Amino acid sequence: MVSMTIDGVKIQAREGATILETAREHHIDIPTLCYLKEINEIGACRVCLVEVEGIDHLVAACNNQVAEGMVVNTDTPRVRRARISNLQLILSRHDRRCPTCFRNGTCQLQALTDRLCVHEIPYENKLSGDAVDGRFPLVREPDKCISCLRCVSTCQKVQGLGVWDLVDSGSRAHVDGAAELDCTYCGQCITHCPTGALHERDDTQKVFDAIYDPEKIVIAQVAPAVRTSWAEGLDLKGTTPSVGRMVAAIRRLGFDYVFDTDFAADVTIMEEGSELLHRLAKGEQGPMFTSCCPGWVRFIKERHPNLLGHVSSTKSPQQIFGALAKTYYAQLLDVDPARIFVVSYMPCVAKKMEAAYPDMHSTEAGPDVDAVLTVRELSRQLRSRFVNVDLLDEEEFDRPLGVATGAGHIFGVTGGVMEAALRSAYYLTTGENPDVDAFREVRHEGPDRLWREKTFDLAGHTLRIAVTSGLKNADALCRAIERGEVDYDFVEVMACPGGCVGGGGQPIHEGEERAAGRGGTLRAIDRASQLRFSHENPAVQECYKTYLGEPLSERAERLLHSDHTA
Ligand code: HC1
Ligand code: SF4
Repeated sequence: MVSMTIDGVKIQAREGATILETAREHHIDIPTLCYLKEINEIGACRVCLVEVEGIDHLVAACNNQVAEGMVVNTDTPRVRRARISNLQLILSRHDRRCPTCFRNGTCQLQALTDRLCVHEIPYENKLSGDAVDGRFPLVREPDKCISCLRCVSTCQKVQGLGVWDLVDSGSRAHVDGAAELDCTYCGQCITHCPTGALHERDDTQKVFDAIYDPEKIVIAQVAPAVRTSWAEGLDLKGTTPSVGRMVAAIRRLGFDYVFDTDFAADVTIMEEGSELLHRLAKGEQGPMFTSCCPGWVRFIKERHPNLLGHVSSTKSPQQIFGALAKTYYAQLLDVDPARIFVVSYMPCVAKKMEAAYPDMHSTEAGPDVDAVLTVRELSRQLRSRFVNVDLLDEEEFDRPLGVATGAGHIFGVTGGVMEAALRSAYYLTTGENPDVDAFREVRHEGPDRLWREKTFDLAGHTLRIAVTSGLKNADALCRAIERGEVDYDFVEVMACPGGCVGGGGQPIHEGEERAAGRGGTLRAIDRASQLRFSHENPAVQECYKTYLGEPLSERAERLLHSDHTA
């Protein structure tokens, strides 16, 4: 510990801590725009400047460490003038169109401008005029970028990619990238951007148009992790943001049916579990990777194409749902699939890309999933339709595609797909259910490991599994597999840290990582579920009995599988 003084108060600070960390630990707030703990500690924005006695110039609090006897002042006229001046310079290169910005209300630049009482900008507004590139699911607005480099660092340090970079120098320096080449559309750079410079393509109006079209039968599917976060962007007055209230709220948007992606997750388990057992029976070498995360599938295609053949051919639950909605459910309704419009609510940006792949069409009626909206877009839709969630009673998902088990629910948290698959693989092998918590060890991270590995006994067969999330970790795991250092039978990878609960389409909370808490919610929903094994889902059983036949049947292969090369 070191003894020091901040704002006249003598404190004991952790050795090696920065001035910013120390101040915050002692409830003294210092503003930041570029700072991201352990990811981006570069002092670029210069709004965290403080005075340190004995040093002539102001110092950035985020990347200077405390020292014995240090005397820091965080709120002096000189500090305030410098922070305001630096903020005004940033604003002079910013488009300042807050009312129409996607981050209106959650933008850190907007919030700090308000907090520092900045109402005038004495500098000329110099914009680059660079066009907004809206061709991809991920959109960048150059004139909203404040060059904080959070996107650069997040993509490099969390995802191990280098899509964004600082180009040019001096006053011409700006962030740029090649989204169409290397980007997995995981969206982590969006959730770590302090402004509206990065956001997903907005598809809300496309969905409203379908809802208002009397010819369309508009169906919503809701991903596992959405139920943990759907109300975070709403201003609920003490109302519990339960799953039932989420269903009611989405129904108020005008959907004809509100179904559950988790139903399709249970189908995924039937297909993927059967695929795993076939591979094991055939003695195929090397692991089978999960395939439900499109960011991960795009990553392996681009970075480790030699391993692509190891990715499970089972489509993701989103796409399995879409395929069954346009075939099985169209048949149940006895309608032309062209009339059905499927909308996915996902905690994910890459799902927009996945739905657009050319092999994700099961009928002549176009894509199986017509529109994919993030949780942030769901929030905007609910606010824009003035849905008063506080007044809603709980409602149930529609049937049959709204029936799901606990195994389907945990898909949204790292380790969940693996655990759900093992629960059913055990049954498919032995004809008996295992203890529902028999595979709980896949949930727990080991210390300092980039991935976790476990070995389970599956009716006499030793099954070696690995689980990881975050693409930097996934890259390390792929390399270890390629070098022959490790050998697994089944590997789960999710692109976003923590799994979909930490997805790039989730609500943004500055400085807070909510993935663990949301994951806990999904685990609790699993524990409270009456059915916890995918193979016991009665709606899934009925779908196989009356339509698909067996897992991996000819029809199942045609509708529910892909070689991921499209
Ligand atoms: Fe996911 Fe999945 S869990 S990929 O994170 O397998 O997005 O939630 O919907 O498809 O079920 C996302 C979540 C989601 C799929 C499922
Ligand atoms: Fe990198 Fe993901 Fe952002 Fe693409 S979406 S630039 S992969 S962080």
